[in-house]
Amino acid sequence: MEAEIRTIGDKVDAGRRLSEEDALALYRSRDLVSVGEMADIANRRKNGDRVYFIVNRHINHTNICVNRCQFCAFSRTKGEPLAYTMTMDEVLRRADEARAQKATELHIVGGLHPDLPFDFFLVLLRTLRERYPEMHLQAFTAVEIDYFSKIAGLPLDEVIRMMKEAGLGSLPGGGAEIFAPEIRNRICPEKISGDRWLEVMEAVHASGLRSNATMLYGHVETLESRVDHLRRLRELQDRTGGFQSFIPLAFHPKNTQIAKGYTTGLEDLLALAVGRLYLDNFAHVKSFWIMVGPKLAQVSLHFGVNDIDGTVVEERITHAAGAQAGQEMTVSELVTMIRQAGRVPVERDTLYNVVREWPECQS
Ligand code: V47
Ligand code: SF4
Repeated sequence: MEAEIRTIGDKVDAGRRLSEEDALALYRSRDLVSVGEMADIANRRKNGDRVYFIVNRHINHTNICVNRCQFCAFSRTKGEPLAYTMTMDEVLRRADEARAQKATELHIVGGLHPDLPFDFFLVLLRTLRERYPEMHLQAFTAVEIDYFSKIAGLPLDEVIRMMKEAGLGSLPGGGAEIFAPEIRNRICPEKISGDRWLEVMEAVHASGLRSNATMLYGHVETLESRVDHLRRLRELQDRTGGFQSFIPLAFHPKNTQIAKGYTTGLEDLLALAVGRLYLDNFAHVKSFWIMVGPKLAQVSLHFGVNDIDGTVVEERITHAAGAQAGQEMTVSELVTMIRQAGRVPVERDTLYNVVREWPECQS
C-alpha cells in the first residue's frame, strides 16, 4: 500500500474526518483495491451488508431549456427538431405504468422551459399527489426551483412552501455539476452558480424536505475542483443534515459540446469511493447504474456504495449523451445483482424506509 494511503487508512479506521489533501491523494491514488477496502469499511460501519434499491419511474417532462449547458445532449431550444413537452396526459400515462409496477417514487426533472408558468408545475404536483397518493414525488432540481422563483417573481422560501403544499416530497440532486466558478463557467455558463445551488438546497432543507447531491465528473474539471465540490457539500451537510445521498455522475460526451472520452472504470470507482470516504456525514452513496453500467455498479458495492437507485424504466438525459446501459432493470435483476455481490438487497422508499427485505433466497 502507498504510504500516504496507509496514513489515510489509519484515519478511516479511527473514524477521523479526512482533509482536502487526503481526498486529493485518494483521487490520485492508483491503489484502487486499498482505497476500495477503506470505502467498504466506512460504508459497512454505517449500513452493514444492506444495499438499497427503489422501484421508481423517471419522467423527463420537457427537454426545452433556456440554459443549454455545454455538457447536455438532452436539451433543445424551443422550436428545434426533437424538442418536446409532455402533455399532462402523457405524464399521467407514465405514472399509471409506474403504479402498475408498484413504484413508490416518481422522479421528475426537466429543462427550464421559457413559457410554462409556475402554476403549471403546482397543478402537475397536485394532480399527481391526488391520483397517486402512494407514490413519493421526488421532483425538480435546485436549478429548476431557482427558475420557478424567477418566473413566478416569488421568494425562494415561498416557492418551496407552495410546492411542498402541492405535493413535492423531496428534491433530486441534479444541477450541482462542479461548483468551482472557473470550471462551471466553461461547462454551463448560463446555469445558477454553485453558491446559489447550495443556497437553494439550504432553503429546501430548512423547509423540512430532504434532497440528494450530485457531482458531474469526467469533463474539464480538475481533481482540486472535485475536492472543493465535496468540501462544500460536506460543510452544508454539517449545517443542515438534509442530504440523503451523494451520487457522482460520470460525464457522457456524445452529442455534447465538450470533446472528451468516456470515463474509465478506475475513475468511476474512485469517484464513488472518495465520495464515501470524504463525505463522512452522508449516510448513502449511490451508484446510478444507468451512468456507470450495471456491471460496474455491481462491483462498486465493494467500493463504498450502498444504493444502486432503481428500476428507472425510461431515461433520456444520459441516453441522449451516449449511455450504453439499458433504461430499465427489473426488481429481480436488481436483487440478483446485489445478492451476487454478497450483500443483502433491501427495497427502500425515497426516504430510505424499508419497503421489503430480501434475506437469503426469498425472491
Ligand atoms: O444535473 C446532464 C447530468 C443530471 C449529462 O438525485 C449528465 O437520485 C452525464 O441529477 N453526462 C440530472 N451526466 C440527473 C440527476 C440524477 C440522476 C439520477 C439520480 C438522481 C438522484 C439525480 O444529469 C444533470 C447533470 O448533472 N447530466 N448531461 C451528460 N452528458
Ligand atoms: Fe437545461 Fe439541465 Fe440540460 Fe443544463 S443540464 S441544458 S439546465 S436540461
